[in-house]
Amino acid sequence: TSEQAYLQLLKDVLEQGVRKDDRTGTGTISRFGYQMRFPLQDGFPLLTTKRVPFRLIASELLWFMKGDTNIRYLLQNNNGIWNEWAFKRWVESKEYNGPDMTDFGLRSQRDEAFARKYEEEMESFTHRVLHDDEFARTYGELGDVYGKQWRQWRTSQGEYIDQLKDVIEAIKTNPDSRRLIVTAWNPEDIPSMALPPCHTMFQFYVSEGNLSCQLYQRSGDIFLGIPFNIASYALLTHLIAHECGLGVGDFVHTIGDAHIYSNHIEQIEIQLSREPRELPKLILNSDKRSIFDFELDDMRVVQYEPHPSIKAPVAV
Ligand code: DHF
Ligand code: TMP
Repeated sequence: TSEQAYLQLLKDVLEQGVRKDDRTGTGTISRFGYQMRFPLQDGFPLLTTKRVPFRLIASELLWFMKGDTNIRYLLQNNNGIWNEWAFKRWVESKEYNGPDMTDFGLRSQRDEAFARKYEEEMESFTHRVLHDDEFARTYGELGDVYGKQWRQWRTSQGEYIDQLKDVIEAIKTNPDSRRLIVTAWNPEDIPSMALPPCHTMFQFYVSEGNLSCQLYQRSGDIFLGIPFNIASYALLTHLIAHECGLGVGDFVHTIGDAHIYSNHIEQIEIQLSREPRELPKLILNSDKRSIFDFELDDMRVVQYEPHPSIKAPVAV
């Protein structure tokens, strides 16, 4: 199955990657420039060699598509994947006066007493984002990240560009165009972002009635982030094809710095010892046309029978 492309990436980086230090202080094995292709007609590329939570991927994508950049929406959907990056801004702010949380990511892996304190602080942080409107407005924000750039790119004239809506319109009216691009990399806005966009730009391509998509990802956490990114862009491609009355072609995933964190290696060895299974199928609610009307319950995967999930610490 097309999951082999991902398993090959794990092997290639393990075998041929170079040791490289990184911003988070964790250490990685890394390769520069890598490409995978997932023919979407072969099945929906949600990995089967470990369980990947589709619900988290779908709610994160809906959040981008709404143009939302505040983690409150994610929390309301029981999705905590962006918590650390909002929390980091909070504990580094002047208003924060709880216990010292410097370097909480690394420290909570090494010091159990600290880990408990961190869990407690994080719990009260997410509680406040959910229940205190004013707090959420400031500290639930990740800055001008994906949703902002996709739906409301600010021009030098002070106007806004809805890149996502525009690209869908262009796919419908001018499918042979070679300019079907959405970019999240806005140099002017980088300083305001909790994390500069990892998936920086994507392009669509229509041929023989099928929609393909290629993503350029500047930086990829191969064990944690990449499985989410593959499924997320595959889902986006299906959604847009659905709205445009097209079939699905390939998802092409191009990665700049493709890295394995040094504390993910044992997990990857477990994953590589497993036999991939049949890929699941994606079912979209056919009563809805516009992707902007889609809600979580309008998309689901069926026939997904993965191996068990594998836990790993995320580098902050
Ligand atoms: N930083 C780093 N170092 N790696 C990332 O993959 C990453 N991804 C971000 C933000 N910053 C990042 C946004 N996406 C997880 C997956 C994707 C993601 C953030 C986190 C994650 O932790 N996944 C876990 C379990 C998640 C859960 O069940 O709550 C996994 O096992 O897949
Ligand atoms: P960086 O900004 O120093 O590159 O760190 C970002 C880390 O997050 C890096 O390990 C890549 C990872 N990442 C993904 O792999 N996919 C994602 O979607 C996001 C947001 C981050």
